[in-house]
Amino acid sequence: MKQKANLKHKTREQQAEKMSKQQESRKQESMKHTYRCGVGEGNNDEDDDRLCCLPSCFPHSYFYIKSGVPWADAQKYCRSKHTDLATIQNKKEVDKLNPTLNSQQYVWIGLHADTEAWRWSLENQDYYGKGGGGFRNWATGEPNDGGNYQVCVLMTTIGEWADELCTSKLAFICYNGMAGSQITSSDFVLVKDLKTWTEAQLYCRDNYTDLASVRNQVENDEMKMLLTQKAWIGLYRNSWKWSDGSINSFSYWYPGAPVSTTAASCICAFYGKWYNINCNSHFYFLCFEAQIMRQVVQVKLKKTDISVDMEDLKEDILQKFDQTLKDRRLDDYVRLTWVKQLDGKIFHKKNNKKLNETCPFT
Ligand SMILES: [Ca+2]
Repeated sequence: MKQKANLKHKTREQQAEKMSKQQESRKQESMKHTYRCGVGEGNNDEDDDRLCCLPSCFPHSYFYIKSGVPWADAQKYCRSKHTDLATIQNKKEVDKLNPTLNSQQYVWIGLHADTEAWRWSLENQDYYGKGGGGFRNWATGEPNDGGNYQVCVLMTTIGEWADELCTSKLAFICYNGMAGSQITSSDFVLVKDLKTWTEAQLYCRDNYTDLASVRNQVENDEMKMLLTQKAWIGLYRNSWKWSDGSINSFSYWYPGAPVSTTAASCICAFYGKWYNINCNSHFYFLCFEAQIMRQVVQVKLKKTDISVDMEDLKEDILQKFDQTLKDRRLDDYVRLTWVKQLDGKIFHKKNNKKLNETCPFT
């Protein structure tokens, strides 16, 4: 069975051509000092996923670029010369990078605010029904975070929405009904006390149901009628994403970060730990390359029905392995295929020779 890292947006041929160009340009590039580290030579670390031969073992090569630029320019550079701005996916990678990052106050990495990931404070999905949580009524030009970390949403007196710093003090609209019940206009309550979005959420949850969600134009109009000043509604976002599209839950925030009080939607390593900073700041940055790696793994399968021909089940078995990867959100990184032996068959009856079990799928 072969496994290889799947680099997003690139075919294998494009990647091979790119890597050859990269090697040449690396030699010629004088503006940067490069710092390389392979991750995963060991695999005895407790931080490792039990799927030892999966992405946590794939080497990432990091390139430390000593040129002070805004986050978006750093991203552009890394995408043109390497794979992307650095994705850091576990403590082992942090430790490998520390000798470089600890000595620098600010270094851009690939993490930044996910400006699309809006969600409602009231989370009960039954309340929204099909598509009901997706209604938006943004004012022209909004949401316009623009590096300002505006992650809470207000409604203006004409019923249009805008993202805003959550620490602004505004009136707010609470919802006073039950999820799934028939809405009446009296279910929306305007509270004119000025509060931050978080204070407003707490107040609504203590005294009513939650901050108000807006599921359609009718509800939007009902709330608009209540307003004589702009007011918080229940929409917000609080998630971050990696520039290369990686999905992993690892984080290594500086104490107190991410801070929501300043203009700060991009992440730098601040003495090695992560901190959110205004995207327009000029810092050195860290690129990375995810290397393609192939690994052949023998697996031992037990037949419970001797009449079954294993060759007939090869696709089904592969699907099960693929599902395991999907369940662990690793399917973006790994492709599985069977390896045929010289006789053209995949499966062979076990002989007494001990299997070299390099990757326990348990
Ligand atoms: Ca805004």
